[in-house]
Amino acid sequence: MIFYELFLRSFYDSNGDGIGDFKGLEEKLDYFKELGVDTIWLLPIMKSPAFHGYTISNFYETNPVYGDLSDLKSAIKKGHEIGLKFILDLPVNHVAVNSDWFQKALKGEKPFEDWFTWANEKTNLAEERHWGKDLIWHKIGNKYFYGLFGPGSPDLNFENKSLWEEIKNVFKFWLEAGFDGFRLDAAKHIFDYDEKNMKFKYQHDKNIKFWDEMLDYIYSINKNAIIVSEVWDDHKIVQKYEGVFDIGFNFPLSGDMKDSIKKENPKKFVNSLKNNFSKYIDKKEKVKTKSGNFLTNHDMQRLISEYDENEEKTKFAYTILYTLPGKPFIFYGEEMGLRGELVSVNYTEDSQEPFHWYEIGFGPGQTEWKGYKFNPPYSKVSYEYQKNQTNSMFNHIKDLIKFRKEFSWIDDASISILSQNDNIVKLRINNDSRTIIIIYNFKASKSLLNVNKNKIIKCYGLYTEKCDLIEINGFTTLILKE
Ligand code: ACG
Repeated sequence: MIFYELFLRSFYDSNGDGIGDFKGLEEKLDYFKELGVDTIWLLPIMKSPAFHGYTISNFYETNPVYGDLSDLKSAIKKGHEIGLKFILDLPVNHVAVNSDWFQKALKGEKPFEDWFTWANEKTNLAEERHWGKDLIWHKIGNKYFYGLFGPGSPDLNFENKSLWEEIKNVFKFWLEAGFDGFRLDAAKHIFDYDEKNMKFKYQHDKNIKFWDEMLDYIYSINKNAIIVSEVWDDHKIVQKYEGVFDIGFNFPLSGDMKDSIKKENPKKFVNSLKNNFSKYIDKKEKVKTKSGNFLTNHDMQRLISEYDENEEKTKFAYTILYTLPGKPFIFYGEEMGLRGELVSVNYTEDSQEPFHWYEIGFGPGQTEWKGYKFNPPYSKVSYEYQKNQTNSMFNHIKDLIKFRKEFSWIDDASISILSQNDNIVKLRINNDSRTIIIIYNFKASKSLLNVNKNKIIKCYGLYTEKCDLIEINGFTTLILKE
């Protein structure tokens, strides 16, 4: 499975309002085939007042800016016909303030009132979120509600069992619409408020009980459903969820990988493999929850922006991504090196640029949901320009995906760290009788290696023969037979 994270709003606009939509998705399904990805993760597409869609006003309705349910079903059906799968990003931890559920709760209607958490006289209203320092209690009328992700998104209170049944209906609804699985947003936050001590506190055991029950239900409808979880935390916490989900994003590895490349020092990457990827190191048993490998997502800076526009570093990072065991994910537009600066800890509308179809910046289907702040027209960062350039970012990613599909056994392979020094890391990747050796050069400078050139299967970057030795360029990767 090769995943592609898609922000529909920014993809392809079928009706000229500048906003990507379901019909636009249907029109451009071939794009995914061309790139080679096969599983599309759609950021939330339910009715929502927010541009990002993570605050939902109705779990059973599509966002009208994207089209109606039949448009969505039609796009999914056509996608299935050409071998694509779709997973839906479903944030069930909270809803929008303007949702029916919350509005009814405010009027004291049951059961809705019990589906939220309200402050009482003992609550510490000044309590802050442990990251970003935002307040977690918000005033509405003469009441205060608990909303970890801000005043626009009251948290649902899962202490109430009737809510569990309602959320099962939500999963069922979207499976019946055609989705093949889910990306479970904020999976560690379902129970993050300790009612007894009236404080923010992660309760991982309770979260796991909740997810076990939801997943049993989902699998009872589709036993092959694909379940990806977002637990953004260090390895100690992520490990608690081992075995619960099919795939879990590997946030620590992602951060360390990026940092190592940025600093041209592989030490952090190798340590991260040992600590955050240990289940793949010299493994004996089948890995239950696969590592969801990625470099960026919608909450983050675009990779090329993080690397000060250094395309070689960016390409190198993606080469590593597609050669590691686990499941690789790419965020839309990264395949052509779109720009995007992180403005705040929150995903803000002007932090990412929309998908660029055309060299001149404009044309049918082009979305303009925000300004071309980071990438004015003629910057050549466009699909149209890059698809015909042999060395473009687009063709690099396309080639890597092609490689990964030919070597799909890497997904479940085991890795051994053969050697490392200040610039070179050598890994052995093995799955039963299949083995390859991978050599990464983490420095911008060249490096001399003692390898047999007849064993080279693939080179991402450049190498030259020097007598009996091979000299590889900076940020180059060699893939060899053993
Ligand atoms: C998801 C979505 C995101 C969305 C929401 C809410 C959740 O991807 O787009 O927000 O529906 C936390 C949550 C994640 C959440 C992000 C944005 N992502 O856990 O579920 O915030 C620390 C914390 C993490 C935290 C992270 C954020 O521990 O919990 O993620 O910071 O920066 C080391 C540490 C690690 C630490 C990192 C970073 O790695 O080990 O613990 O993580 O450093 O410091 C959307 C919008 C929001 C809006 C919301 C309603 O983007 O603006 O408010 O919807």
